[in-house]
Amino acid sequence: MIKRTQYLLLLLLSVTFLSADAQLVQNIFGRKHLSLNGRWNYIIDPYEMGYYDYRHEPFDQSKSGKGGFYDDRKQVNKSELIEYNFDLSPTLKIPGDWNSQVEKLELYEGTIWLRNKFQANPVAGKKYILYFGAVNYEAHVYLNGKKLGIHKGGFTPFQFEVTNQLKQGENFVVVKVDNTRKQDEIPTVNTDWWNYGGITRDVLLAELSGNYIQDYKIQLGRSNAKQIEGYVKLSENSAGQSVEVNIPEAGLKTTVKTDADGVAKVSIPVKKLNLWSPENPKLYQVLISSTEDKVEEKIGFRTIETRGQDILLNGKSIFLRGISLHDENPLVQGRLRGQGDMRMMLQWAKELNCNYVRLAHYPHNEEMNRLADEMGLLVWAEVPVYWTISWENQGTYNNAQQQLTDLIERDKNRAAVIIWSIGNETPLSEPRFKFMSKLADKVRELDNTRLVGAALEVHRKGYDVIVDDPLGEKLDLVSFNQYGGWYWELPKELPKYKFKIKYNKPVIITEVGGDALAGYHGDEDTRWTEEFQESLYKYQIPFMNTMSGLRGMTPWILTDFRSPRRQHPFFQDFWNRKGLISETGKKKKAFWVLKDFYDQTQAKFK
Ligand code: GCB
Repeated sequence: MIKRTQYLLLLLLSVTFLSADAQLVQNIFGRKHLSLNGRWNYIIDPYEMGYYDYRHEPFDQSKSGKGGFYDDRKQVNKSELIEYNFDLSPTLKIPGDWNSQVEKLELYEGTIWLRNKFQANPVAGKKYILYFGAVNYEAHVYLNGKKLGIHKGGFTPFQFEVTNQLKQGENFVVVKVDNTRKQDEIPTVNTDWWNYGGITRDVLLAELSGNYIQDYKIQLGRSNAKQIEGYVKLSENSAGQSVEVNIPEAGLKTTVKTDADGVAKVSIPVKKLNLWSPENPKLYQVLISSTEDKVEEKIGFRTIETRGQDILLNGKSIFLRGISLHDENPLVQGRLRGQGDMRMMLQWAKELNCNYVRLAHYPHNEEMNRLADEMGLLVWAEVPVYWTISWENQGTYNNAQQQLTDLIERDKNRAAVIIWSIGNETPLSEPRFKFMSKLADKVRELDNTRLVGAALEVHRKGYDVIVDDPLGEKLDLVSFNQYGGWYWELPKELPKYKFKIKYNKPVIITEVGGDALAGYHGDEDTRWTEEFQESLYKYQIPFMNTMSGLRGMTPWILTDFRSPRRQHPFFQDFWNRKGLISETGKKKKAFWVLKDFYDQTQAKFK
């Protein structure tokens, strides 16, 4: 008989540390799947009584593993006591955050249980993957009452292989979602955006072949437009399997064999390719096939590198005419609901004459990056290593690295994505330097074909605006936020200031801006007026342009967005008003100042 301690240890290993599958399926939306989106029943559980017993022991770590809400129990006889009922509980639209769907949940931070029933018809020999596009923040996932695992991180996808748990006919999935902010998490307790909780992106059940194509990277090699470099990985570690990569329109095709890890290296010499760029967002149909599986998608090919203070796209110096944006719809409360909302945001960026967007401050939807590919917008993609993280906590670091890895793994085939950002406005210290340097090294290890950035900060001495953050050594860009004219100094005083930058690299201003309440007017010295914001842009543009290395910017921000930090009852009312577009879609005066500048810059960088 196993001893109690051994038993507990086993339980701990099998239950507490169950985490989502390490390797995501590439392009899961391009595989055969059943969407589990729709109406899910929910139970608000602020005391977590569906998770802990009255001694505060988790039910799912008890001997029977029973008793939690994940069982979705039904009364089998009339005397039975059950204090919850999913069938009689209200529903939430999934994907969708809860804050914007139920009034009393607008500011809720805590646990909510969600349940969905679905029919499955599993076929012998196939593999089944339960996939979540994103759940904010901590998810415990159960299928048919059995725990699949835990995932932390509100903006990255995760999945579980459920081949052995899936039943013929009716199945039920229960997710315990907790969006409580915690110091040691990524992000930490303090952010400037709404903490939308819930299952915020698509949920699906994919059906794959036994030895399916799990992952691939098909991109041009580092700074090399003459060679497609990458790999295809099968789900099983099966050596000697043939894999074909075919790009019919380009007349490129290769057949390669897998090694013992199931990985086939791909290297295709290129004679002529129509290269992807914002002006020419050309995507090729790429067909990948193995003996058992095939998958196809659209991929663009381009190179990105820096030389001195230039950013070279396909070998040509470019200026990044950008704007920052959050994953939030300003017109209706909540995160971007789908392709239509995303297209609206990117279309606004286009109207500003952008060729570039900063998807702040966390991974946006996979679909967003696919749209950027299609619409011709370069992308800065970021992880929520934001402000003051627990730099010395190993668990916190691991979490940050995991989120970064998942982002890169997910979007590595997107031509649009040119910069991986490892964080935003992180305060100088030795532990922070170590933490951030390790993240920068990790990016280079995972993907050496793109640039590494981070939104740094400036400090001021007299009239000098100084960038000398040691992290700058680790980055490809001098990328920083500066709020001259808003948090320091008045706009008209900016001409007195001078930038002092330690690094000879391309300069990207990752944030600049100020608030304006749309429709509120006055002179340019009156805070919150459109005129104040307009004059801020009028003074900032020439000020930033004094830097000879200026190669782009993403002012803060495309649209007004919600933030509980923004308390002024009249001007803010829980909104950050730095948008160039209001919450009703009205373009503020500053929009046109930036657009003018972008029109001129476009002509200069032709
Ligand atoms: C920043 C942050 C951004 C804030 C912005 C602001 O520096 O990076 O997340 O929303 O300032 O409006 O203060």
